[in-house]
Amino acid sequence: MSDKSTNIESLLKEKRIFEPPEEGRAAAWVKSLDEYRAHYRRSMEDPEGFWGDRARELVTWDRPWDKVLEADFHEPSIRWFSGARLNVAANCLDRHLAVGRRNKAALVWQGEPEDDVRVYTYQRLHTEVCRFANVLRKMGVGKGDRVSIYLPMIPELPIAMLACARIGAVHSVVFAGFSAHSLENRIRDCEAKVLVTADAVLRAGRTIPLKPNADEALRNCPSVSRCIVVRRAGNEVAMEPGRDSWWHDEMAADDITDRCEPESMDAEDILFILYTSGSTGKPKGVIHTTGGYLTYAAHTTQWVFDLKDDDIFWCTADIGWITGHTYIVYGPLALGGTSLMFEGVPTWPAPDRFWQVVEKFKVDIFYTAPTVIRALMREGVEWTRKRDLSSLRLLGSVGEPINPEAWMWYHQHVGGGRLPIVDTWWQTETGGILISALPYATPLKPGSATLPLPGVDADVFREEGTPAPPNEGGHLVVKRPWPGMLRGVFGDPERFRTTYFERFPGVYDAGDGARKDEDGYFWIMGRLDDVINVSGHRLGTAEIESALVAHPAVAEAAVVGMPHPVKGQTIYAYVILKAGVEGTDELRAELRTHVRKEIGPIASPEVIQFSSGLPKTRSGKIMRRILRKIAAGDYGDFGDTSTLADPVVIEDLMAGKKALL
Ligand code: 6R9
Repeated sequence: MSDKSTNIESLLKEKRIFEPPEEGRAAAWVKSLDEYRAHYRRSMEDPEGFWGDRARELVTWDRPWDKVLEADFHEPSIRWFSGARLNVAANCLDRHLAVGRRNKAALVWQGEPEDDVRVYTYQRLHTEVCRFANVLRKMGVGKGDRVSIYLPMIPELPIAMLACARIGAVHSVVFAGFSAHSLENRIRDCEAKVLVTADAVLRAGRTIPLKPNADEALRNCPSVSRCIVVRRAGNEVAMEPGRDSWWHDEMAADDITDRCEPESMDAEDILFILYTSGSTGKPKGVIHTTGGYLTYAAHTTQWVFDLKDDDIFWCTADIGWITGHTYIVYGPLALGGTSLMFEGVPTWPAPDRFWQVVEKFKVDIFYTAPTVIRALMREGVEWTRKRDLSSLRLLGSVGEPINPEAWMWYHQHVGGGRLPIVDTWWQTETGGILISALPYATPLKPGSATLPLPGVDADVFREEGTPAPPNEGGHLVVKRPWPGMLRGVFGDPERFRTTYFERFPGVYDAGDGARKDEDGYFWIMGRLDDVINVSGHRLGTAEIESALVAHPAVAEAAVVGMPHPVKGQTIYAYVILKAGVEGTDELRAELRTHVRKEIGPIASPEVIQFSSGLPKTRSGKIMRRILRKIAAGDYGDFGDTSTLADPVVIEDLMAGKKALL
């Protein structure tokens, strides 16, 4: 039986309910299911009142709004807090200085080497951000200009983001695991003026040079005039005179002061762009704006993670993804919280590294991904037992559906059988969590993201655009705007409309499959489009296919997701070689290296099957459904194959797959 069917079976069988803990409930931001329901009801009956109140409670505005919400999902156009003005960095830093948090830890950074620890108080973080903002201003960066940031998980990354926010520049963070080619595409798309990068990434004891990728990318990026390089590893790097300079030199310059007036921004000015894979070959630059995003980040951090002043909050994501943007940087800092940032990986130098970090800093709230839990689960319980995890109060999960086995392990071995787990469903596009339990209010069903947050009008639609009855699978949609939602796709308004608002007019289509059970609980089934979720990271099949066909040996390629016990899904590529080329293991290795170079290591196919044809309809469309089944080793029922141009292809593909094993 494949892993997929095991998971689906156990999901369907899953009936256990875990009530919220009593301990912690009295002090919680939301204390009961009744309280949640009251908030929910109000948010639906009077959304502007509800969001106006939250925005006033959580954010400091330079000027109030004229109107809370003006939106039309048909056009689509979405405006929150029209006319209001604010600065995000001032909200994340300055205002906390005045209320007694000056000397509180804002950011606790644990580097990969055990002894590399830096603690930034709010005062110190403010100083660093102001100085770097001044560096950017000196280089001619101003309001609306784009700055690309290609950095590992070091404090300079959030400092650079907040510095952009301070002067009204738009940041575009590119995950440091992406290749030169991916970086180049992202810089070119947003026409960044400046790139911030580092000499190298430290990962699992190795030093992986990063600057050469930046150099390669910048060869074709005429918009970039300056490149600022952080020294992390101390390895030798080439510096291009006139273009490149060191972060530490720029920050130490005589004319760089600790003072930098924040730019007062319109609520709808762009805060950042973050690229994410879609179902075409080109990643989309998802646009988030200032007022709505910050309100939503603060709101969800407070309610979903029940963040209190004394907590240490550790979100293990990389800041190169939306989860790190919202729940390492903007949410916790907007609330004046303490955010832990970790440079390393879960299993190096040993599989207890995460638990060692929890023990060392007495982490209260821990937020990670199912793939991490499954990987650590395989290492055995001796690693969790070795460490004192008693500081933990609340656990979270994000990135993909969490299978009940992993949920139970997390609950038992990390949560000591007592802690609530918030399984949070959301996307790059949503800016923050949309469907999740509230830890002291919502009874949990392992494997379910539970209920929509207040203000979130989520539903499951049938193909024809009507609500699906309980327990029938369909399309996950959101029927009204929320403040944290994307405002567009950078440079491509048409793609914004067609991707999210076309299938169901007037409704946001998330691209995920889901069902709602008899209690209204959501069970997310995964992507319905051609996006693969590998270890919680989104990858477009079209992107990988175009990387493959760019190789001189390849005539055609089709890529699908295959179930994987740790990564959730992994990449399975069907490759048709050009005439006369032989499909050897060496060529497989070469193609993998090629994809790593084109996109990044996460996109490298786990399996490459050379084949002579693909299952195509008579109109030439590849039937991916069939390819997915063969990849999963599920040869039972291919469904309707009557439109196939050449049904024999299926036999060939099955034989080819068996020969691989
Ligand atoms: C935050 C983030 C978004 C896609 C999303 C869905 C999947 C995320 C999930 C989940 C089931 C959860 N996803 N959280 N599926 N349960 N709790 O991951 O953003 O990288 O844009 O990915 O991830 O398929 O559509 P992003």
